[in-house]
Amino acid sequence: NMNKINYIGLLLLLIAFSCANKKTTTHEEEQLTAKKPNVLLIYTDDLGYGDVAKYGGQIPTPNIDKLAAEGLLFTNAYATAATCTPSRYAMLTGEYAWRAKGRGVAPGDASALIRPGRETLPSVMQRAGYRTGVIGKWHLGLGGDEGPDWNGELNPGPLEIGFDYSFIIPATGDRVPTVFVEDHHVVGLDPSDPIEVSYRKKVGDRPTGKDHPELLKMMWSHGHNHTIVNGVSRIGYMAGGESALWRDEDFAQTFVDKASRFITQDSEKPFFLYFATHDIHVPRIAHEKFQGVSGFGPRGDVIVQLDWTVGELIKLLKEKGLEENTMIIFSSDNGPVLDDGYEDKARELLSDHKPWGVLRGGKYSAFEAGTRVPFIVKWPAQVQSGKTSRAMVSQVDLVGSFAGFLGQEYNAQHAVDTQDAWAALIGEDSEGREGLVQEALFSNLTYIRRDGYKFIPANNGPDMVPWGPVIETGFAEKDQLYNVKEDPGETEDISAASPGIVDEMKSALQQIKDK
Ligand code: NG6
Ligand code: CA
Repeated sequence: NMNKINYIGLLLLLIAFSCANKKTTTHEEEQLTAKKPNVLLIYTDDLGYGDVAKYGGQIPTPNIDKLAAEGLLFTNAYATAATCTPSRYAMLTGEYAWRAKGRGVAPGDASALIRPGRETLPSVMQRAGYRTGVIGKWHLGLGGDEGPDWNGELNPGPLEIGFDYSFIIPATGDRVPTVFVEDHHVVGLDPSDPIEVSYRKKVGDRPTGKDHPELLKMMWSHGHNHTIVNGVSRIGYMAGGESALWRDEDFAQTFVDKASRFITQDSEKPFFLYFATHDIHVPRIAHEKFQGVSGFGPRGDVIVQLDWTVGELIKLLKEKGLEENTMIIFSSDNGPVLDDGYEDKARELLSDHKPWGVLRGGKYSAFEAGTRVPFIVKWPAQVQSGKTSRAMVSQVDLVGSFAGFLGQEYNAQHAVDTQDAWAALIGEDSEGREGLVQEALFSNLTYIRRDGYKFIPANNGPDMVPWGPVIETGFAEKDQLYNVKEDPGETEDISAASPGIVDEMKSALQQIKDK
């Protein structure tokens, strides 16, 4: 009898438990879904540490400033490279780009650099139940080993590595082909007027900037003197595709419109949108409504346009009631440059605006301004507003951080350099990373530690970027050591006084390289 009662009791207990368990699971699931924020990653191009008013800039950027005022502003956040392609590669894969050759600034006819099967940030988000999109500048190649087929299917591309939707500038605004690609195809292409692209020889009969400067609305200064499209000569030659050609003036509005359609799409799922602006890369051709408004010339005008873009995106979220639970991350792929190939008076019209802020160097450079970039996180539901964080964060950590937060496994064999920096991203860890590697021009690597020590290994590179832009490379024939915490402008090389630290840094860098 006793046994029977026990047995029934146990059974009841089991039933009660399993019901309770079931209920808890569903409830937790619901809670997690409810908590999962939308993620809008606004990735700007060539925007310097000092280009945003909140970081000391003189050009008005009220919308970006508001983002910072309502979010968390980082003062020690880094892109992994001082140029575009490697920074983007690392951010999307969680692996430093320099681990393999061929991931420098990609030509406009490059094959896809991130191949299907690779671990990526959008794949992590997809697995966590997000719908994912990329809008804006890509610059990571398209197509297989034979390169992109502009007149056919552009595959592999973003859709093969975790994005559900893509609307992109294939490479950069200054490279051919000057057309948009949506999902697998060039937008608006007339099959009877196929596109031909060459980076070696002239194709077709469009005039070039070299032979016909009188046709240009913006003169080239170095490179950029090949095929003319929309009054601007580009890097590379292009024939055909007349009906698909873009108008540079319309980039910002076009991307905002595409983002609006993506964000407002009817869906149960939260979204992850990688919104990569063309601004403020060259050619700096703002929409007519922004031309001349900044008083700082075309470079200032595209900063104003960028700020407008940020304002439009926020307005959109607000209108849809999504502002509270959308995490916006705002950053840049590399530091600032003035003359990057067109005569747009960027230097002459600077006045007291300092694109590099308190830092030394700029785009391409091993000095801080090459890779230390604006970085703002706003997420009203979770992140305290109006704070500044000195935590050292790197864009390579987005993969590990989102995987961690969303409870997703990721392929750590692929994403070897990423770490879970979630606590730092939401303002709960004020220290951040132990150290990180930065890639400058010619794949030269530097190492920076969170206590502020920065090591630039000896190399025989030139002192100055060897083509047009007047930027110090940061290279020297002997090892350099700076303390960027105390000396953010890298004015004093302290390597001679601290040989022990130089050794530590050297071996830390070597260890990461050997990983
Ligand atoms: C350089 C271009 C520069 C810019 C850069 C890539 C010349 C002389 N200069 O080679 O204008 O396009 O590549 O910039 O061609 S990035 O931000 O996409 O890395
Ligand atoms: Ca860039």
